[in-house]
Amino acid sequence: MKKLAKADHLEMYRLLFLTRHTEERMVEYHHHSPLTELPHVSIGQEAISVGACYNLREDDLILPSLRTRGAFMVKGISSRQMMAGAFAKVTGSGRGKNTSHHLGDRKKGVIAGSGIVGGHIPLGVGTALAAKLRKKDYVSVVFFGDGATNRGDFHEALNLAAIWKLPVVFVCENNLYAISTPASYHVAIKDIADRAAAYGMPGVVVDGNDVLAVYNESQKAYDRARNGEGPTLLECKTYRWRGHSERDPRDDRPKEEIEAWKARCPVKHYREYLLSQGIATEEELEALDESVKEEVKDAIKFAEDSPYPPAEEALLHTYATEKDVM
Ligand SMILES: Cc1ncc(C[n+]2csc(CCOP(=O)(O)OP(=O)(O)O)c2C)c(N)n1
Ligand SMILES: [Mg+2]
Repeated sequence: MKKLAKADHLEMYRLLFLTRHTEERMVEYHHHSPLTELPHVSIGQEAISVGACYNLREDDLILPSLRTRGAFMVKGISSRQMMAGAFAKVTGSGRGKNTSHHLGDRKKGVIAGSGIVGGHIPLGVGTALAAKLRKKDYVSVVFFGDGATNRGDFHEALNLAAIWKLPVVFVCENNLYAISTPASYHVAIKDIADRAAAYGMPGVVVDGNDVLAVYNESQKAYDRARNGEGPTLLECKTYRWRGHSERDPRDDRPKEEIEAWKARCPVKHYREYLLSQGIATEEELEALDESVKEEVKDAIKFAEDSPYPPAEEALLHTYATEKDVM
C-alpha cells in the first residue's frame, strides 16, 4: 500500500472540502433558482468517495451511486463540468443531457449511473469480468446505499463476483436510511458486511466518516482484487445530514440523531487530525479552503454563462455508433 505523503494528505483534505463546498453551494443555489438537477447531496458522507477513490488509477472503473459526488471529483471530472451538468448546459460532461445521476466519462473511468437503485451493481461485475477476460489489472468499484442491498441485483452480483473471483470492490454507503426507511427496519442484521460471508468473500465494516480508514481498507481490497483473490464488500457506516433530496417533503429522522452525526463531521475530523499530527498548519488549510471556494465560484459562473445544447444535438449520443463500442 502506498504510504501517504504530506501532499497526499493535503490533496485528500482539498477533495473532501471541495465535495462539501460544491454541494453546499448547489443546495443554496437550488433553493433560490432551481437547478435542472435535483440535488441528492452527500453532505456528511464525503469521506467514502474520497477515501475509496484516492489513488485509483485512471483505468480503474467506478460505478457511482446517486450520492457519490466526491468520487467524480477524485476521478478527474472538473468542477466546471460537474456544475454545468447540474445546470443541464452543453459544457457539462453529458453535453446537457445528464446530471450527476447519470454522469459518465469513459476516458476517466466513470461508468454512467442508473436511476434504478442497485441496478448498476451487476454492471460492475460485468466490467470486472471484462478485465479478467482481457487479462487487465484494473479494478471496478461499485458504490451503493444500504437500501440497494435488499435488491436481488446485489445478491446475484455478489454471488457471481465471488464464484468467478472477479476484481471488483463493493462499497456500501450505509447512511442508515433508504429515503425514510431506517436500516434497522429494512435489514434484520446489524452489519450489512455480514452478508459477504454468504457469498464467500470478506465483508469489512469501516468508519465511513474517517477518510483514512476508508482509504486503508479500500486499498487492501484493491490489492486483493488485482492479485486475483476476488471481490470484497466494504460497509462504510455514515449518515447524510440533509433529507433524501432537496425536494424531500418531510424528514422525520430524530433531531438528536442528526446532531450527533454532525458532531462527527468527516471534513472537520480530518482537518483536526492533520493539525494535531503536525501534518498541516492552519494557514495551509485556510489557503486550500480559499482556493476551493474560488474554484466553485468559477464553476457556477461558468455554468451560468454556458449555453443549453442546440436542438440539433437532441439525437446525439442517443444511439451508440461503432466507435463508441469498446
Ligand atoms: C428499483 C428502485 N426502487 C425505488 C427507487 C426509488 N428510490 C430512489 S433512491 C431510493 C433509496 C435508496 O436508498 P439507499 O440505497 O440507502 O441510498 P441513499 O439514498 O441512502 O444513498 C429509492 C427507494 C428507485 N430509484 N429504484
Ligand atoms: Mg441509505
